[in-house]
Amino acid sequence: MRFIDRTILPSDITPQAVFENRRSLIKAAAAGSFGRALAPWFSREALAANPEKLNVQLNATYSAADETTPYKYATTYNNFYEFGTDKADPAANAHTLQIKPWSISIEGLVKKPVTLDMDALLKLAPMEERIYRMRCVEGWSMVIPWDGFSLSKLINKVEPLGSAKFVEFISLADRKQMPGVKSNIIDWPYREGLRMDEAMNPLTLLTFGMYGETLPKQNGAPVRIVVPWKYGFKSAKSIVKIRFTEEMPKTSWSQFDAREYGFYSNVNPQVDHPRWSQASERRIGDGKGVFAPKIKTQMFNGYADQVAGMYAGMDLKKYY
Ligand SMILES: Nc1nc2c(c(=O)[nH]1)N[C@H]1C(S)=C(S)[C@@H](COP(=O)(O)O)O[C@H]1N2
Ligand SMILES: [Mo]
Repeated sequence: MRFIDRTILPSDITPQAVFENRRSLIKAAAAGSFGRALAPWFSREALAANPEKLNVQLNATYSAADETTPYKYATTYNNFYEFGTDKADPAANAHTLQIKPWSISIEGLVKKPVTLDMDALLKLAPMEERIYRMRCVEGWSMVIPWDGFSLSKLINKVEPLGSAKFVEFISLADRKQMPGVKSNIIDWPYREGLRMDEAMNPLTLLTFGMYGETLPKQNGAPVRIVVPWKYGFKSAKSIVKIRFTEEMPKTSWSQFDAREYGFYSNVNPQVDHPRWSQASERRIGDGKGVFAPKIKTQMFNGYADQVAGMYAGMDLKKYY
């Protein structure tokens, strides 16, 4: 047995076609349409994993005109190394993540350090939907409707001290729930960070859902960060801690290889990764896989109007 607390997978006891249809099955079950004939794998835990509908309205100001990536791809082609390094691993393995109860502890250089549970977090501001382009450092991209609100709403509540220059985001790292944490590919817990002005930029989204529903576990349930003008790895999933610091935080990826993964990691077609070009990208989900035509990557992933000012005068080749 590979994992502790492994729950029974629907694939263990149901035909493949049913497994593939699990999402709609779970929904039907939650809606009560199965009556008393629930399959044995509809444990409380399975139902807790069921995406719940969110009450969100599209915010047109922050919405890409690009065609939205089908839900199927956004939820089965993932990077979430805590659940394995293969793109299919998170969707297959993340069911062991316990998302209820959940809280984020807010620490460091703030006037009001506090631990906020999900109810308290959700009360901070009304949720809205924003369609963001997401660009992975590996050269693929997606267009995802995220549901949440600007991280600034939370930051304002805790009143950072004048000495706070950076914000660090720390993901859960629990070997019992996350099989990938047993490997030492990166230094756990997964840690990311932003400069204070980046964290306060209205684009930076404290994210609770996608496609109008709560986040699937493989996408970082129950709460994550989304920073659309930076490479995807800056958007830390399943966060449990936010820390305000004076020094630039040491992030997991820059510790893994500082030359390949800088702190800023702004999407920049003119600054190549040491091992590959960043000039173009492939949109996931058009059915053509690696044969999909490449499209040009845009400076700041197309968000230059909103973010370029924060980097005025900075050498972006040096501060990559
Ligand atoms: N905790 C944690 N957060 C993470 C990662 C990870 O491995 N662990 N992968 C990052 C990378 S490389 C990408 S591209 C995005 C992918 O987010 P998505 O699967 O929701 O599209 O999550 C980021 N956040
Ligand atoms: Mo990524």
